Amino acid sequence: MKTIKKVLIANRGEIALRIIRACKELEIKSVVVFSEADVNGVWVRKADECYPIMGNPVEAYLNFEPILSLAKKAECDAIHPGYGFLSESAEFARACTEAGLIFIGPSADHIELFGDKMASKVAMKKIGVPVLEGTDTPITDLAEGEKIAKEIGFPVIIKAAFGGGGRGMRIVKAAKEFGKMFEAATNESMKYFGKGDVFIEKYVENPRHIEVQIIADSFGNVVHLGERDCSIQRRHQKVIEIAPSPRLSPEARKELFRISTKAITRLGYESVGTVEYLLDEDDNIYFIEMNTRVQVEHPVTEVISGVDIIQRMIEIAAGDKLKYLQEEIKFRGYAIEFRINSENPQNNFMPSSGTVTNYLTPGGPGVRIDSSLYEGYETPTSYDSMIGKLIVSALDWEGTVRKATRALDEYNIEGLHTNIPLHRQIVRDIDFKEGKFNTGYLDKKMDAFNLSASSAIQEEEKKISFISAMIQKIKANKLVTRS
Ligand code: MV4
Repeated sequence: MKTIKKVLIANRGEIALRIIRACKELEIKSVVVFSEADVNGVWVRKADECYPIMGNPVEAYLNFEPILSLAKKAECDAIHPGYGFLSESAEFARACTEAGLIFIGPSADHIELFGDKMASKVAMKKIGVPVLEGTDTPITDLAEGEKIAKEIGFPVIIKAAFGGGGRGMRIVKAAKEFGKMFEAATNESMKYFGKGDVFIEKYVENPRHIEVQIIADSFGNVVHLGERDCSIQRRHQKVIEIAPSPRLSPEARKELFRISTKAITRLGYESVGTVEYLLDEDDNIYFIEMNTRVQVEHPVTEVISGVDIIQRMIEIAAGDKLKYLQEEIKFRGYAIEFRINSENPQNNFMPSSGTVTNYLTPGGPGVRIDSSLYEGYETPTSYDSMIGKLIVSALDWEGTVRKATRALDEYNIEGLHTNIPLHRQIVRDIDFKEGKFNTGYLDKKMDAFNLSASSAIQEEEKKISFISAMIQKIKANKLVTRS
């Protein structure tokens, strides 16, 4: 790699650590910027250099002028944005280029195109990628919107063109609700995204959320790294991601790969990207959006494909050719990622910060942990509640679920509430074990789950008490025999 020798990482937490690890293996220097809330972050110590960024803990990572000037001062060649924060800002990608820095990601124009959900749908439709019936221009007039909704047929969904995370989205079940929902979606879109543009499309009941990982270089080479099922989510936050989907017909899979690589090739997209689809019960495929960043769930794809997505992303940004072409990529087994969040599932998933007083991670074959947690670490309150990810893999689906069950039972984090008890229930659920889940899964199951400590943990606690009692006895006996 000629052009990149030093990278500034404009991110924090587990993804900052993940990028540092990729840099070390590529023998590239890494530089991090960190907010006041992140002084104790383990990634700050692991990077070759670190520089504080001042102000509000969240805004520090969004305010790009100080970050750019630090990158120049530290003589970096490139900036990796990770996910969230500046990762999908076309304005930031342009500012990097103007400052003479390589933005490790797609072109600003591609970020801009795919930031507009409606424009990306139109672009994909032109290429022959299936999309849901709906409007190609923003709906500004209520009466016109209602007329279109009737033509499509209820239920329909109103979506913010520049939205994300489920915001500015409303399901409309009948014509009489249209006005209220249209207003709510528009107002919410205006509030969160600064633009009120909304569009309408046919609503799919309980779809599966399946996405295809793509890597494309600047020489026109495009490869897919298989699909992920991200259906298990709560309030638009993914909770578990799986590769490959345990319930997908070979025909649908082949079609997903064909249309995804074709679209990426035709659009001249470069870098890593994810093409997101909804699949109905009959495996009908509908493109919904394209993500122009590296995603939280990229590890499951790395595990089944053997491709280091972050390393290849950096190489492509440096102008290198893709190291592996499609024929050289072989998929092996299954991988499941469990997002570990510091929240209390017994208290409506309220974020729960604290100091880690005890930390014991699972290990053994087929277990990977991407986390910046350590014993004694106080989790900051300003950021997302995700504190790490557990990724397990095995050759068959049943073995992967069993390994997940074992690994989740081993995982012990004390000092803060986590959603590990929720994961322990999911992997024991018959529908999960049979691969029967869609986006409605968690809402349907939540009430039946027992979120108190699992019996395996209670057994372990009994053993700990037994062992200490035994040691007490032995010590007492020894004292007796010696005297
Ligand atoms: C949909 C849909 C059904 N039909 N679009 C959710 C996240 C965003 N990326 C797109 N999402 C959806 N889009 C159509 N045409 C279902 C979802 C969806 C969802 C919608 C409302 C409430 C919860 C949901 C959970 C997962 C997916």
